[in-house]
Amino acid sequence: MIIDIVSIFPEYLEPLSLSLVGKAQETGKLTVRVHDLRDWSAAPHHRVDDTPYGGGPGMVMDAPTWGRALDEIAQSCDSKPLLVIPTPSGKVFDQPTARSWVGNQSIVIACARYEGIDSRVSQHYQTRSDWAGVQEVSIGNYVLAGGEAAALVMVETVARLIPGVLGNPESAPDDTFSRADGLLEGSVYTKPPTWRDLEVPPVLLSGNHQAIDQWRAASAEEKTRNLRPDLLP
Ligand code: JDK
Repeated sequence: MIIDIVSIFPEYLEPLSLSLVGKAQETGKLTVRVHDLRDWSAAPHHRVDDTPYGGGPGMVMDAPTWGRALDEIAQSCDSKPLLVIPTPSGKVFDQPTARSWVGNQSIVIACARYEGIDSRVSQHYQTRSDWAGVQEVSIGNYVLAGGEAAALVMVETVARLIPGVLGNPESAPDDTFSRADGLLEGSVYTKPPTWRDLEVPPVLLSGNHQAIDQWRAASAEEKTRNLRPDLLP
């Protein structure tokens, strides 16, 4: 899988060489290429923004710059890329969205700043037969200063779903938001058995696996009721 990321702050994406995503890259299961949008600016001082038509505060990233960048990047892709545009007004990114992207050989993430990108960019690439479509996505109901932090979240979510990226292939499907019952994962514990007067629930040390499974089901239900009652059936 190849993910191209375009940003005016390419250094923001440096953490993608660390940890799980970095390892996925080292093992050749994922390639992340980061591009500086300013390389495609035709304006003095490498400007990529302009004032909004109709007035209003802030600046808008211009379509010609994005068009040149995205056209050139698409030409370097082996298959039709999916264009992902992080935006506070997009469809909320979730685990099913991440799963639906894992099949894609090429994903291009367009990280905006200022007040976003001229809307014609999304419109244009939606109609282009050499692209696999456009998805405008939000990572949650809050406003970031740009798309980079959202890109980090989405790349890490997708990377751990690529076959062979997680050490334990059983870890992925059992996670919170991937449980068959849709509940939160219950509480977890490790050694030592007592820490600052707090005991691990004795059933977990009992060796009784039927009792352990029952305790975990009750723990998952209680946690879901307290923190995410919206997930209960
Ligand atoms: C990409 C720029 C900042 C600030 C306009 C929006 C209602 C009008 C964009 N989940 C999530 N949150 N935030 C993002 C995200 C923010 C971005 C960009 C993604 C590019 N920004 C920004 C303000 C507005 N404002 C709220 C009033 C738009 C993704």
